Amino acid sequence: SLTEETEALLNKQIMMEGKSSAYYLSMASWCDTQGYARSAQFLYTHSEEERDHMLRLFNYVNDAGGHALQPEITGIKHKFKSLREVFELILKHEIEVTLSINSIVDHCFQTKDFATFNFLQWFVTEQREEETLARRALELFDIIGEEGVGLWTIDQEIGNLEGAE
Ligand code: OFO
Repeated sequence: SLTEETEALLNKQIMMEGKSSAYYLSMASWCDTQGYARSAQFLYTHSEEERDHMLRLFNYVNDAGGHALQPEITGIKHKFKSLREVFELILKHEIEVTLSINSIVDHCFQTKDFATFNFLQWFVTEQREEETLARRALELFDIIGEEGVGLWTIDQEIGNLEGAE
């Protein structure tokens, strides 16, 4: 079963995934208000996926004899400077999430909690995919350019990225 330290780390990760979900929901709403309909849809879906990540951890903690805690989520940003900023912030956030997952994986390895180590491999793969997706989205801004119908086209292409998830 889980040590107290591992349980605390997993609860911290639950909080991070919950925060990701709230953050992306807020970004989705902002995109909606700016007319970036495809990006909004992409982010609503992404927000739901983050909630699934949170629940995956939630169930694991309780199944392993711990106590999963519903996180308090505050301080979510509501306004953004541009569509590009939204995706820059997503990449930055996902890199932080990856570092957090990696440090828990490392802790599990050091403490020989191989069950949790194994459970976390799904997240290792997922994080690699999420970072790639955020980088792909950001590349669109450089490839297409934001002038004229550029932003409209970028929004369409972001909608098409979802298939790549
Ligand atoms: Fe949960 O993968 Fe993003 O944060």
